[in-house]
Amino acid sequence: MARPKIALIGGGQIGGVLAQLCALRELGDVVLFDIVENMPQGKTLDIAEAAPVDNFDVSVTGTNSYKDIAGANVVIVTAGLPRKPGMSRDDLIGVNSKIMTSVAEGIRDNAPDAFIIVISNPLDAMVTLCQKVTGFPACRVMGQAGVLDSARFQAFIAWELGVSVRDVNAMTLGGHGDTMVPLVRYASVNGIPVMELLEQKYGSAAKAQEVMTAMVERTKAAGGEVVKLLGNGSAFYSPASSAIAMAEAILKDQKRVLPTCALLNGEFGVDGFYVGVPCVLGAGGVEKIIEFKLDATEQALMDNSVAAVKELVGSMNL
Ligand code: TXD
Repeated sequence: MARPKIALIGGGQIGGVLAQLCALRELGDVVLFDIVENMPQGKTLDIAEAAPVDNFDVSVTGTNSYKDIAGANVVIVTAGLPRKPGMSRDDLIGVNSKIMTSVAEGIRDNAPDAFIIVISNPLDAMVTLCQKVTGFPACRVMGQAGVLDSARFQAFIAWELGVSVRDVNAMTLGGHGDTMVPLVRYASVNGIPVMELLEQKYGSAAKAQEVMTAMVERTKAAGGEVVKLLGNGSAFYSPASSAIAMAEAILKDQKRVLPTCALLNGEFGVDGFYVGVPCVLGAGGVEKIIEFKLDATEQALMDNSVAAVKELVGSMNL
């Protein structure tokens, strides 16, 4: 049986880590595309030459031609500029929407059956544009933001409570921007509410709330925290790992429930917009959007986040 094929559009910081992770996990043969000549060929040659050490039997090649992505099962898009310190994700919309349009045309014309996972920022707008240009069904075009935003929230909770990250469950909803909604009420350590554990630790509900609020705020600003420290570019290891989890769920039909930027059809009161919500990811792509009850405060935060996404998407005049 032929191995799956994964095309990575954009061979920069995230693209390089994606290629290496695909190889290390033997998810399939990898083609790394970039408009910069020789760079994707150089990166993939470097990765491929580690195969005898890492023992992977997939091919990893670089290209400047969209023809080489033909037959891709999954395409992950990172093409576009990253933020510089002081910039918001939304500041990237002008330049990145031009790039996304050409990328989406390249995918549409060369890999018409692929599932697409968009990573480029501003995420919610870039996924919307990608789906419009390709015309692919919405279940095949999705964005990665929530897996990472949730992972950051989970990491902060694990560090605070001194427990393994593996036992922390927590999720963010909404857009991939300052308005994202980390869900406190559902955050748990193996089902035990995090707020209860914080109250035990600090002996006071007020202090527990203060600590949680700080973690929520850190989650919302976590991308910027890394941008500031790096000084040049944005996070790339964790975004790559997050997109790989989504690609793996699709390629292996895992039916994982992952926060995904998906096109909503009335769920959570949102119609016709891409927003981050929990979805079942499997061989059919976004197989199901999981809706659940938000309380009034959570719904208000979600509405606020959706309003920000709508404004951003509206500015593209699609
Ligand atoms: O969780 C998330 N969704 C994100 C998103 C987390 C962190 C960063 N995120 C965004 O991903 C970031 O704001 C950027 O918009 C993308 C890619 O970030 P990366 O750090 O990988 O950027 P690089 O290193 O600048 O790589 C971008 C590559 C670079 O090699 C360019 O030559 C290439 O994109 N590029 C193109 N490729 C194909 N086609 C076109 N037109 C093109 N233009 C530039």
